[in-house]
Amino acid sequence: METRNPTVRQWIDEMAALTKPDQIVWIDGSREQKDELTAEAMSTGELLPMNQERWPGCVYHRTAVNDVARVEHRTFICAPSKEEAGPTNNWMDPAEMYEKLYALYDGSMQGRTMYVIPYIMGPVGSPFSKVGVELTDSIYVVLNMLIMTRVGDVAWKQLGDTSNDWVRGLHGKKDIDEENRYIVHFPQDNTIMSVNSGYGGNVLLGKKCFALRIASNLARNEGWMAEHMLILGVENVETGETRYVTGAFPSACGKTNLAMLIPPAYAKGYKVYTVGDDIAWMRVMDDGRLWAINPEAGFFGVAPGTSMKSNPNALLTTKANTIFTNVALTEDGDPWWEGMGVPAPARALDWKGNPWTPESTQKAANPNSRFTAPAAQCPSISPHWEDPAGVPITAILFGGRRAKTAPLVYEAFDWNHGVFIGAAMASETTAAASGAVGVVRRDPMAMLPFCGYNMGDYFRHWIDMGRKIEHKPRIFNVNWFQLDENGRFAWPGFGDNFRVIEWILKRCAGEVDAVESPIGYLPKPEDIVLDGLEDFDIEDLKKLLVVDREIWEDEMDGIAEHLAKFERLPNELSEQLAALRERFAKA
Ligand code: OXD
Ligand code: MN
Repeated sequence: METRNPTVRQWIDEMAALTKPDQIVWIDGSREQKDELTAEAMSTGELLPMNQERWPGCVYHRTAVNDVARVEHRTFICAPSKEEAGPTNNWMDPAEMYEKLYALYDGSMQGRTMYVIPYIMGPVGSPFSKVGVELTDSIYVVLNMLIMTRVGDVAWKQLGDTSNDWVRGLHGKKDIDEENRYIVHFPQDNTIMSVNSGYGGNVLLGKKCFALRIASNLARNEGWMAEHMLILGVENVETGETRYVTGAFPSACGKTNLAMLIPPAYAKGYKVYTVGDDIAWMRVMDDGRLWAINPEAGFFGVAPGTSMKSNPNALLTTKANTIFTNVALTEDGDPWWEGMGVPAPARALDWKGNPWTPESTQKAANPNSRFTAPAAQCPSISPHWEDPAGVPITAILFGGRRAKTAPLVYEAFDWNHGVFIGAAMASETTAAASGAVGVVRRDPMAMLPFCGYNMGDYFRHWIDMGRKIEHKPRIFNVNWFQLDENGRFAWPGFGDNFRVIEWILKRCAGEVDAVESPIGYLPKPEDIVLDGLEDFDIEDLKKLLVVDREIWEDEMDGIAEHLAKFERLPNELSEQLAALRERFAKA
């Protein structure tokens, strides 16, 4: 079905006149069309077949070797002024950028097909949801969008015949030329333009580009929140009550693992449900609570390290109807990656398509290789994951990879203190973004690469939201990544992170006390259940709850330096830093 909506038709006409495709195909979300496109991509080699007996409905794709991650240095927020984009975003004058991009797109789809993908971010019919249209010359993008969003006639229906309230997205593969790769957002026009890439985060425009960068703008203007957060539910089986938690962690800190965790054996009285693994849209509802939806319909997860031990739910989700990108492909048509927990294949093709054996010195899978899998297939998916009303949030977690500084968990004194903790968040860089690995960087609310406007104003928006939410979620910082004297992870992590979540929920329910420290409320060690842990006792736990004054002196200097970058920093956050210094001075 096509739409009659003149605002859509006019834009498609303009973009087609610019890119000059041989033909235009409207994506309707049907099974038949998906199968046809899959067959076509197989015939050209864009997709490779996999073992359909063991991996039914799964396909394999390799990106170009120069195109394996998001490119933050080529990502722009072209707001009307540099000031509006703020100190953390690349900016160029919108008119100048449009001119540059139009020159790149000119005729770029000659000999190709332009696909029109209408899609919804959010459950169908939800007041949280928003419509987007992505134009692309990539079947791979179409097939990914079919998994990651709600595609087709449902979107036209939701948009209606006249509304101009939709997000425009133009993606052209062009030549995958790194030097001319641009991922550009024009928030004032609700428009995204991506050129010269074929990699996930750069080209699945509903995800980071729309659901975070453009949506964060819409959210600020409309009084809601678009955040880089997982959403999970914990059901107390006895009472039947489920409490929901969101968590912001920088890329590749285990958000997907946490969202799908399986509680340890002692916690038989609980069930953990996955609502989302990457993005949360949140609104204050009539009951004065903050409610969240997952705007996505699938998971675009990092494959390496995903195993039946680290994340069985993720692995089981990928068993069918999944697109594997840049993993290794075995002779038998199975996917394989480092840390998959199964023996390396005797022979495979690596992510570049070269022959690979266990003796090879190169990695078989790219460290940022991915699976695109339907959320509905996740064994732990929440019965409410598509609830148009969303789920009510009890606690918000912040966290990153800190070898020493941050204790296992601590609670903010109040909302503004929590915003300060989020604003000061830091982590070591990983392979999810191109660039150096292992460098510590501040990543406020894990939104540094995703905040679509001035981050000082974003902090202000967080503080303002606190005033609007009558029943505020409590805010916690967690750190699963402390290292011991030997440089090994000191906390078991993975499913055992549930022990910390349990403490957090007990805190929110008023069931446990805490110890006041300069940085926030710390657990009493005896309140975190350690039953069933091998080689880890309360003495080990105590070491993870230490607040080291010397380290924190440095940390406070680091935070001060970081916050000084924001000309529009809300006073409330400078006050929080001063209060933190004072608490240390008094301690
Ligand atoms: C992601 C990321 O792909 O944050 O989710 O990089
Ligand atoms: Mn992410």
